[in-house]
Amino acid sequence: MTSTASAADATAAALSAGPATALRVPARPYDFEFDPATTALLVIDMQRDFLEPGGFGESLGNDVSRLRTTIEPLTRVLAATREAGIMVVHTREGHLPDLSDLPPAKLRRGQATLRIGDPGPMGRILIRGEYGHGIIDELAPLPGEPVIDKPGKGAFHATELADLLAGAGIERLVVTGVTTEVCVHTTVREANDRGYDCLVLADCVGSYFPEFHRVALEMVAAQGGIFGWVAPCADYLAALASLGVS
Ligand code: C5J
Repeated sequence: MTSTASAADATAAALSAGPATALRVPARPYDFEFDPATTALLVIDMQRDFLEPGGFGESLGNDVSRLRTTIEPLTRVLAATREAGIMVVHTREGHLPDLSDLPPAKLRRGQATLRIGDPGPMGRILIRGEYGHGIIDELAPLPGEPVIDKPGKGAFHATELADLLAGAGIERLVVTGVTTEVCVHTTVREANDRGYDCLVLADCVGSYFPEFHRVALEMVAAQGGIFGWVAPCADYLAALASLGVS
């Protein structure tokens, strides 16, 4: 076989390769296939600081109640994902108490009423270990589920996430959390550039701005899935149901 022929064969094989044990989710722009053994659920920044009054989100002038519609569907997704034995990874945005991992530009940004590190009703704003930095009770990580602490918007920047996923043989990500156009979008873009196929569950991601949410999801699936796939959680749950998961 010539080297040109073998390169063409390898490309054809890569293009046709799907997951070994494929489940199929109807999605935009086309069906998303995944093998539970090589897929992880990412739950991004479902923290009190973003979802409850008195935290970082509200200090920037946002209506935090807008994000709370994600809690009920995400609770069901989390339960079914755990039952299916799929890896679950949580993230939290926040900073060290001495602010040594906080770029001055991020501190200055936004002219917030309370800035990162200031004392607020739920402890120091967006600081690791404070009550407001914690994940909301409804979605509390189970013992053994990794929780990635990230100083930036993307979950890969300055974290151990890439090594964790590589070590677990993960190839595809189901992405949930807040906010759609900021930390979810940044993470999906980072993951896409690292070779992960990402399915974003539209009703399990949320934004303070309905229009940003809508357009951010459009952007993921546009141009043949330039960043990934988008589907409602019901279709992901239906795929898991084929495994006998309730
Ligand atoms: C923001 C996030 N919006 N988790 N963080 O600052 O999306």
